[in-house]
Amino acid sequence: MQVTMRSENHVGYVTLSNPPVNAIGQVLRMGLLEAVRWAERGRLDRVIVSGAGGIFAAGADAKEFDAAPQEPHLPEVLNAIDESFVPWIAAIEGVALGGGAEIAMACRMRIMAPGARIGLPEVTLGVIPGAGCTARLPRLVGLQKAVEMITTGKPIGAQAACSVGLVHTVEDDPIEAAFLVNSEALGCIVPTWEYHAPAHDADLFRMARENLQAKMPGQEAPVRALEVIEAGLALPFHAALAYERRVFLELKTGSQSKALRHLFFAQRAAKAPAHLKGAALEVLHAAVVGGGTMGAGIAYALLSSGLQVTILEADAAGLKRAEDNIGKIIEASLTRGMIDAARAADLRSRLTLSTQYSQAATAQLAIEAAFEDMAVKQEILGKLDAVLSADAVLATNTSYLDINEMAAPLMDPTRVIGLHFFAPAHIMKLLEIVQGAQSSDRAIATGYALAKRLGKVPVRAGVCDGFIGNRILARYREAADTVFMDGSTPWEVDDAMVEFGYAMGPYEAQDLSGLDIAYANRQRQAPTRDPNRRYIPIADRMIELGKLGRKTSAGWYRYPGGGGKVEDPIVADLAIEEAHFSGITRTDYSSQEMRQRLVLAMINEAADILDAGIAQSAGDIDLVTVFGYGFPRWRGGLMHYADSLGVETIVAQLEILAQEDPIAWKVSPLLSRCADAGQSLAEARPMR
Ligand code: 3H9
Repeated sequence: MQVTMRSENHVGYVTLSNPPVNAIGQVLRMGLLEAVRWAERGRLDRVIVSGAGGIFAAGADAKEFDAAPQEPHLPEVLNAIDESFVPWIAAIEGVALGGGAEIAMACRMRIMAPGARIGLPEVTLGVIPGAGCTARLPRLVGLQKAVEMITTGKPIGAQAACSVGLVHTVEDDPIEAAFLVNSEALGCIVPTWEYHAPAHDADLFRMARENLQAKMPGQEAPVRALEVIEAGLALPFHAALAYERRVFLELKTGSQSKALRHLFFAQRAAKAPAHLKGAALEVLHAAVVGGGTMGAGIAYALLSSGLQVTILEADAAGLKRAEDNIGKIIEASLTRGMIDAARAADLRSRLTLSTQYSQAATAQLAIEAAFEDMAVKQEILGKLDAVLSADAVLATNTSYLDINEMAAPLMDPTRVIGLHFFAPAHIMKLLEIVQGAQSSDRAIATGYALAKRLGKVPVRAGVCDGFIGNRILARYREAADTVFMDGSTPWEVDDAMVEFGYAMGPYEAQDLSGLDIAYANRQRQAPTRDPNRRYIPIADRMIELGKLGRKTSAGWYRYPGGGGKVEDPIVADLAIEEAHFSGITRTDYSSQEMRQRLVLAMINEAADILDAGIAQSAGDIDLVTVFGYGFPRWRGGLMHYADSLGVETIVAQLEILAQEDPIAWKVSPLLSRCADAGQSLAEARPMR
């Protein structure tokens, strides 16, 4: 029974009960329809509908979206509520999202608890609301607000919902308040479907379309939602619903919705494996070594999660820099209204900065975020090892280095893990948890618990150069540099990847992070690099020219006066020169060819990473590429995208490229095995 009903003194109490989030599947829909008939049979004075477990409803059950829809459909159920002679009141606690919000909108009245949220996140799952919202919401809150809520998918709080007219009142106990509503007053409220639709506003739709084009390029659902809202204004209510339903069903079976659902569930599946349950150390105090940009971001994230934080620095100058860096983040959060002055004071009160490692003695977790140098990091871990208690976890934020080598000199290398944050660390959602050969269950479990506390998406990675994300990134850049040298420009490559859906291409992104980081990395790798592998020297020439990226106002692009990017002919000439020195006849790549090369290079590398057990699953690689590296979310992540192309097709395309360069384009054995077995990457069996 997913809907329970009871009546007392002619008041019906209907409770949605499908833990944990009261997702609306077929059984719940049947129960709700039965509740409408039950209330009518009993000629009840009103029905108060609420959700069990402190949550109204999270929307349609997205697990049902792969199958054909089963009756009764939600629009019919909600029409039955809206048109019933028994008035329904929604008593909303927790969240009312998607179909949950639509249930509430079909009720005669809505009452919300102060902390509750209501919203239409359908577009984040690649669909539009499909149970009447595009017709009901504009009638309730007006066009502007309805367009904003439906196309952004962002939920709003109770007070905001009340002030725009979406809910009638905000009450501590919405069920009790619904019981107390005067029957006569309730009888005077017109059913939502009888409200007049707002007048069409051509300017509003034009601006909304331009806004979506700029902010959500490539995404179908928000634009389709806009189309449906607009068309609905000219249609009778039920015809508008039918149109909405048609578009909802069309999008539900489309590739973007599949991709976004895949990510939604992959994100939720990214949690500590069952065998680590109860193994995590409770962390109350964390130390961060190094207060540079990354260290300060990590410290801010830790402070925001309520921890006591000590930043350790080498000297007074380092302390000053760390203090400035964290101060800047706090100020920026204040300016953006993300925190208020009291919260800023609270964060500052839990922060200590020191050059004395003894200040961190009570920390249960230390994260080193120092310079990317093995000796420096080993020394830091050694010092932490000496002052922190024996069970404390020592983490390194290294992006590339071998954590087994780093942990080796310690008395207890089992306490070491990698916690690879992404810049800016207080904003980016991804956290790679790097498991060394000897990392203990407790250390790994503590990493997962920290990710949960910080609201990050944890992905476990094994040890290799660059782990999951940076190893794929290195191959992506190598492929980009090859395309550049052999017949393109950084801006053409960037444009090709922006067209694919990245917010920025590889060259603009590297200008932001700085070309010197990748250079230091290439220097480190030089002694072990395969001498037969083609090496593209252009990035090294950039270092010689002092073009390090935005920080020097010149990198792959120029940034005159520190402003916007400008194409730099000198950079384009470097490729022509280097190609000439190497005897290469440059070709003209179409943007489709550039994109294909860069994406195939990443897929091939990722397949090797999966095969070697560095990543646990294709889904984990999807999370890394989307939440750490800007792979377009609506393509579902790198491996989901690869599966949508088909592994056989990918292998065939790689084999063609391998004729050009058999080393760089050597087909991953995992891809070949999958192609032979007709398996997708999601089903792949790694060698390990
Ligand atoms: C829609 O409504 C279309 C309609 O307009 C039209 C219909 C005709 N379905 O996130 P959590 C599961 S589209 C199935 O970890 P939290 C989730 O997988 C829908 N399952 O908890 C997880 O399972 P597990 C529009 C769902 O407290 C468990 O619930 N609605 C759904 O951090 C707990 O979730 C949305 O897009 C679902 N819809 O956050 C809302 N939702 O434990 C999506 C959750 O097995 N949901 N689950 O891993 C959310 O935003 C968050 O889950 C919520 C709770 C805020 C509700």
